[in-house]
Amino acid sequence: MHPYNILTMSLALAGALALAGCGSDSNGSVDNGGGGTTPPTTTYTYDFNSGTSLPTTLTLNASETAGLTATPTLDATQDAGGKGQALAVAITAPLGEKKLYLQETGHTKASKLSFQVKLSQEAFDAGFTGGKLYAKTGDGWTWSNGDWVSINPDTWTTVTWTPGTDSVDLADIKELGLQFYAGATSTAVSEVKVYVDNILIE
Ligand SMILES: [Ca+2]
Repeated sequence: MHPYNILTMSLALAGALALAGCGSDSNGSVDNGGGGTTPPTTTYTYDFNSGTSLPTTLTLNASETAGLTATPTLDATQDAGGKGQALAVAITAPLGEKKLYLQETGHTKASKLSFQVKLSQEAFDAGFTGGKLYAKTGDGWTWSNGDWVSINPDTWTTVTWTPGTDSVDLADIKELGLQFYAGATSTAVSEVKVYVDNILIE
């Protein structure tokens, strides 16, 4: 064999050994070089990625606004995580102030709430501008709420609340949820969409 070929083979073998000796450990996981690990994937209370209808522990309440109707569907064209489904709510209502509540009744205790919310351009243009999280607690169903969060159209916005910071009775929650709001100058709407995804109740 020509000396040049022997040298090439030796270099190739050394390279293969070097590759085998770094970059992976005995269980096959990849060392990212920084000593860190990939953070665990969040398991949401509701991600709406399976099923075809609203879970039984969630309901829509439009009773505070005369003439407002809200129809829920699970929409495969929308997802806060990029691939899946989101809850879509089609709202029809006359002009004037509008309040719509997405109510959750599956938890009696909660220390942190997080909802991802998106307004369609049509809903935003009509006067829906944001929302807030709330809870009703104790025998008197006492109302408490987090800060108002403005939501831009066509952008997923995370709305969070830590009820304990507002002295809410965290041990006796009757209902919690998200309030969508449009003010007194908001226009009449027909089937405008708002979206909710990745609800986390901890
Ligand atoms: Ca989803």
